[in-house]
Amino acid sequence: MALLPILEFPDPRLRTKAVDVDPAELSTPAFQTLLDDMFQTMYEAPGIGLAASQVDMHKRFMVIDVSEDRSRPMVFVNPQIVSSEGGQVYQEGCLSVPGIYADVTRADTITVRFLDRQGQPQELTTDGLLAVCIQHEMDHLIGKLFVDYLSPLKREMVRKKLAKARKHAA
Ligand code: QAP
Ligand code: CO
Repeated sequence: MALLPILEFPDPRLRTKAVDVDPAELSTPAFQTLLDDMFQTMYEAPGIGLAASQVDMHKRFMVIDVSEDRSRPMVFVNPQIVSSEGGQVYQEGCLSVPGIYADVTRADTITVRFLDRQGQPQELTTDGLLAVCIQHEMDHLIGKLFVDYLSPLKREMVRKKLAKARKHAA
């Protein structure tokens, strides 16, 4: 297993639109190892969700674990939201935008269809944090970040804050 480097805002590669995973690829050792590496990278951060786009892999899948004890790993391959209802505001963060948190409004309850890690089709209806996380990670797959919901001025402040933090870390 390996920790993968995570792309950070404003890296233009985070804007890449991901393409569907070929279901035949799911059963390959390379794909299963990549999933394990993504979980390890997410748990180590620590984070609750990581999209393939964030590790410079522009295919439509992501890993999520919103459980307190990190015991409920979920894999979503080729996810599609088939219905959504209501609205909720959640203070989001992102491994690609470290140290920045902001309120984002999203659907409250969603139904998502996807393939699991074994390639089996699944349908899940969920709400709360898991619903927020699925929507956040699916945004990554179309090149969208949570800071895109902020005003251009706030987004520019985020960019400067990250540049400054990186400069001090260097
Ligand atoms: C997306 O985010 C999410 O700034 C997943 O310094 C976030 O795992 C969905 C993290 C909130 C729903 C609600 C962020 C770790 C982790 C940071 C994450 C940081 C270290 C973010
Ligand atoms: Co994110």
